[in-house]
Amino acid sequence: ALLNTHISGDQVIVVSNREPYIHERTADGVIVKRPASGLVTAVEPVMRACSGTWVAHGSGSADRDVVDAHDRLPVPPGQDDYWLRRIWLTAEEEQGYYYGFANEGMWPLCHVAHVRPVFRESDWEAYKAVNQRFADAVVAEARSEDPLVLVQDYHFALLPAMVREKLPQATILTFWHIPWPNPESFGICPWRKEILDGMLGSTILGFHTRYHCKNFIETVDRYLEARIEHEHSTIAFREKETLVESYPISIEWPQEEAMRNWPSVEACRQRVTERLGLPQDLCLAVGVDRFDYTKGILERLNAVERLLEKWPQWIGRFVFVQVAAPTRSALEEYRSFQERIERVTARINERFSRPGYQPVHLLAAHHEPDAVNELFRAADMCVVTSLHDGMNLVSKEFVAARDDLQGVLILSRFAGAARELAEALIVNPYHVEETADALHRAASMPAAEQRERMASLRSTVRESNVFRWAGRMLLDAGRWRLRARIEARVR
Ligand code: ADQ
Repeated sequence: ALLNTHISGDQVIVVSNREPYIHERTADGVIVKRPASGLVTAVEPVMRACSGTWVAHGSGSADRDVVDAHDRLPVPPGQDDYWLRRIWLTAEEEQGYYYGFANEGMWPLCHVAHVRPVFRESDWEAYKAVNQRFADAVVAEARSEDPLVLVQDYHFALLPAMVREKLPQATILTFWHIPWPNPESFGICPWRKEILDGMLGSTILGFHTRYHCKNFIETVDRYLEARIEHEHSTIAFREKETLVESYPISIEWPQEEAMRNWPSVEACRQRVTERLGLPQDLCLAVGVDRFDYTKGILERLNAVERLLEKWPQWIGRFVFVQVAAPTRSALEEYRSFQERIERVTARINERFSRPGYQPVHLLAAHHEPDAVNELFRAADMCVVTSLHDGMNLVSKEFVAARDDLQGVLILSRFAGAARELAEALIVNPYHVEETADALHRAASMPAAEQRERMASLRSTVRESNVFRWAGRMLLDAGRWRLRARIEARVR
């Protein structure tokens, strides 16, 4: 209802690299998969609520088999709430735009996780070309001069200005899901001006935290001739104003009815321990991530090792289960990262395993949301140690899973989520000793303290859910649209 009031009658077009549904060909026919992506988790409920069109890169082996003549498909399958328009990229385009510039350039550039960004001229050319292809698709999908375009993420820094050129009246709301670094760090990018110029085609530019907004405004101040109004957080550039605002993303808080149908915490615990062959009386810690070097999985393992070294009473009683979905495996940096994690896991297990006991279980696979929820409910703690993270939704999902008010969240101070989830045990993941101490503290925390902390975390996440994230952005977009229409009438 909130969404309808603010944008009723307006057409909504979402642009993202990743599609919300992937069709894969298997021996049993075509199956539909949902990707392990924070972005899809957050934006999909919004699209289901307000319909419209989602433009994304078609990447599944059977994606082409299920579209109509316009490369379109109604989704979610069977519900048909909105349209998915697929864009087909050649292998070269995908290599240069996605693996190259977006993931070897922009991703490490913005995360400052001590992995050196790679800037290749050919990747940049592909990035520009693909941004143009998506921009053209948005323009083709537009049914009026002023659609509301929701641009998602660092894959499309140039697209806002490209759409603006063809549809000057459009309201373009760009949300940047990853951090924005300080001006010095961003300044190493050879195309820094073009990127900033492209992003400033947006009407509203959203980041997770004020801190990222401040970094962005300072970066523009450093590298472009723009007029900045700090009081209103706006940037005037090329006779156009952009609002730079923070919208902390969140999850869709589970419906009461869904929660009632969840298997009990005891049943979840039983199933997980049986499946993994774990001892009954144990402290179970879990981590759920994509296999990404920004998530601090290595630092987490080092902390587990230190815990067992420093408090040997946990040997035989503390188990850490890391679920890690392979991601961007075409890149050497990611493949070698996964191998390194496997080596460190083997080393820790060699050191501390006993008959019937293995301290670390590494499950290198994507898990369905129900399986992740089951793991969260079975656990005594969830460990999130990102070296840098725009927000981090795993921490919020863990909180949502614990209607029994038990379980401890250990959370990196470098995740955007740490600004909201203050009742977690906040750690610096680069500090192994501090993180190991937090593991010990969580494992020893009395039930009453867990309850107090979890109740408070739950009220924060319930209140500040994904609909509030979307609602606040759309409310701002609605205000700007109204203002533009009034100004147009005056002129
Ligand atoms: P991500 O880097 O993908 O998102 P995150 O916010 O933690 O990180 O979201 C990951 C999502 O994928 C969660 O919904 C999680 O449950 C799921 N997931 C992770 N590993 C999985 C696995 N092995 N199996 C199944 N599901 C798995 C980016 C930014 C974040 C930001 C989001 C949203 O990097 O900082 O919070 O976008 O803006």
